[in-house]
Amino acid sequence: MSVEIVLLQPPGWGVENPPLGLAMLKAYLQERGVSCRIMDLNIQLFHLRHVKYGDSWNLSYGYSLWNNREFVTGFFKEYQHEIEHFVWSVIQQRPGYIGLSVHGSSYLSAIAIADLLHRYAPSIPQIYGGPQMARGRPEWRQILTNRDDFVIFGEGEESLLEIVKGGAQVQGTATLAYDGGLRPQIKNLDELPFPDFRDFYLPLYNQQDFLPTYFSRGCLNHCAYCTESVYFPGFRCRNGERVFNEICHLMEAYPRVGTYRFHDSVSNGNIRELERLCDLLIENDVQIQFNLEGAVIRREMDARLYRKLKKAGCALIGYGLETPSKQLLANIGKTVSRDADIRKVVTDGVKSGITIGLNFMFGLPGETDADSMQQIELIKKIPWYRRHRVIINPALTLCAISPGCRAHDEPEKYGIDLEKGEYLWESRDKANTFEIRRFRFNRFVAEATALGYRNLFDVNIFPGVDGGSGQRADLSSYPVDRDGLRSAIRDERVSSLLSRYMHLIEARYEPYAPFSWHPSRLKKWLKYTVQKIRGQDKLYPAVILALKELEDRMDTL
Ligand code: B12
Ligand code: SF4
Repeated sequence: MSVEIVLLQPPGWGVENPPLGLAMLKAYLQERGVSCRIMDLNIQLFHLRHVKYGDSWNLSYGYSLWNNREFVTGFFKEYQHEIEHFVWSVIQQRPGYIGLSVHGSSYLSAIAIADLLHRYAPSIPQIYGGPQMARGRPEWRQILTNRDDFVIFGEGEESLLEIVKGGAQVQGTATLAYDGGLRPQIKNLDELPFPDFRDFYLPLYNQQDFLPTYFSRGCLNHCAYCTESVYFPGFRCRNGERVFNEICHLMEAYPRVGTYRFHDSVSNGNIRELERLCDLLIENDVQIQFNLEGAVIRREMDARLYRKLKKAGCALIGYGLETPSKQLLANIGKTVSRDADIRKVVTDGVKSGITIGLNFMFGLPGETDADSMQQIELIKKIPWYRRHRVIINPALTLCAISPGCRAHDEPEKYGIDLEKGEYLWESRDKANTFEIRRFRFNRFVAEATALGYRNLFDVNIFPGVDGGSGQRADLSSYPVDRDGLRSAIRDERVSSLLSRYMHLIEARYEPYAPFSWHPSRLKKWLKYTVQKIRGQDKLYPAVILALKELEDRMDTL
């Protein structure tokens, strides 16, 4: 049976939860009668990785590795079999279209997969979307090489539907790109269906008992270094009641999930709707936890609201604080935080028993050393006995000025020179260089560690940069994380066998076997699965060969 569209998540992307964007696109298409299947190559490769790639998905530096052409080429070479099997299992479904979700960190691997798909299935048009496919960024021109392919800027729902239904207008070189200018955004987010996570096998994700949901798209602020507004212009918020209904729906579908992560840029952008959600959760005695991981410091976040949030189940609020300097906040356009008593918002939050995450950036355009010291002063003022409730999150990109953000578009206005690139840029007066930013990062992290704070990335010193292809981490400065260790003790034979056939099997029978199974149990399961696949009426020759090889190799288990 063929599907109209297969949506893919290339690596590297987060492995904590399934990607919400693809689950939303699927729900939207299915509701309109379009058959859609999501395949998450990112999570598959995460589980197949050899110990030497143990840390490649670690948030501390995974992002920089997947941005490095040499690393991605090496990885694809080493996992050629697995990736080709995956590609075949996509093609096997005979989709009318293949969609790829592209982030900054998955851009290089998306290109590699797109190449394979072009080679093996040249007649299937590809559609690229996701945050890295933004009008202001150069990447979409590089990925869009085939005349039948499409790029969609910004939110994907309506444009994707139009293309798949065959209604899209072909322009110019037979490619098409929609953006906020060409297509108005969805006005009412409450009309969107609830995300559809059925194509994801939740035990594969690191936080198996977490699911993502969201309040809003876009942001109230317009920070000079941020690219949010190029793909989600403006700010749109859902109704608290709709979010409540979505949580209830997900609770019914996934009774084992106990925590909901809000995947927003600003989860507290509309205080009235946030309170409405809390009221509904409290009134109905709904026993869940939720994390507002992207929140903005604002004066409404007071002791009363924290109490309500806590009572409703809020376990964590992650603030994009960046700097406590009011002057800098005004300069960079973080307007919503300007009239807030930042220290009070933080300490009231900590007192309420909610864990507070604080993001800090280093070397924002216009930052002075005195501004930078204010970051340290702020964390010093939190009483020592409350510091265990605070997680410090120092930006590993220090302050990148990426194409598409305001500071990149108007460097003169911000007094910066971008000649050395988005990571190594300098202020025109040389008071803010990469070295100075790195110094401030290291000074801050050392102070935070000495003050007893938890550091989200376990970073003790800034990892380093190579100016050409972006960032490159110096791995020796990081401890091996638990995932790395787990993958090291995995049974080599089992994982090498499964890795070769996982995509083939996964395409038809899920949930597939967890790696942790004992080999004898796994063998039984594989036998059963092979028989079932054999029972299909139409099999590609490559599948028949693969089944034969699988059967032969099963004896070695
Ligand atoms: C949750 C989140 C994470 C989670 C991801 C968990 C997970 N598995 O999903 C974690 C914490 C891991 C994370 C990490 C990082 N993140 Co983050 N994250 C987010 C956040 C807040 C929400 C993502 C989300 O679910 N959005 C909601 C859905 C509905 O939106 P969406 O995914 O963009 O999908 C829509 C469109 O993009 C489009 N679309 C998406 N895919 C496709 C595919 C096709 C074919 C089509 C047509 C359309 C399409 O349609 C969708 C529906 O309209 C976004 C900000 C935001 N508001 O989106 C940042 C964001 C995605 N993150 C970003 C960044 C920079 C990072 C980090 C690099 C930060 C850092 N310096 O460490 C790391 C990198 C991680 C890594 N190792 O690769 C940037 C990405 C910029 C870019 N150009 O890629 C964003 C946009 C924030 C920002 N404004 O700068 N992040
Ligand atoms: S508050 Fe965060 S998401 Fe909003 S514009 Fe600023 S950096 Fe971007």
